[in-house]
Amino acid sequence: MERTFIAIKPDGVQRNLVGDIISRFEKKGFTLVGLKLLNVSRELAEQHYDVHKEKPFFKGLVEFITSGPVVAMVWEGDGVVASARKIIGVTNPLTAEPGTIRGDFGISIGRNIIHGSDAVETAQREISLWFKEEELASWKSSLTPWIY
Ligand code: FUP
Repeated sequence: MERTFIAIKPDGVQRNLVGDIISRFEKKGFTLVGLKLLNVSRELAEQHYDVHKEKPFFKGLVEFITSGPVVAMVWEGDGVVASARKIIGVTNPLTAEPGTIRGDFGISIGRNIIHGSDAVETAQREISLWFKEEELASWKSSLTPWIY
């Protein structure tokens, strides 16, 4: 089953958006298989944003993601990587569609609330960077077997 890595950044946590954000993924029908609140080390932040290390915004990005607790999650389900990107909206919250997380809650590209893996391979890399295997739990609802 496909999995994606989602992180609610310090702005999303401090603005009390954690419940709303988790609710959107739950209501869509995806399954939560990993969840933790953590202070992100500089090392983890730099590894996570490795593809951006030459960009002018890299330093600010690392400073921001390490500035306060982050909620790291793994969600599972058919097509979850692409679907999560739609639920999140485009990178710049000002141009993100209303109805998306960034479109509903943000105005600044440097404070865009949430991260979601951009491809299945990226998701695998990010999940193994942020979670140990034993921190992930695969499960199915026994009450409603027709939902997955
Ligand atoms: P996304 O996949 O939508 O999170 O966006 P990117 O991977 O392109 O960018 C990662 C993060 O870098 C964004 F969440 C915000 C930040 N960023 C900037 O601050 N300025 C930019 O011009 C582009 C990205």
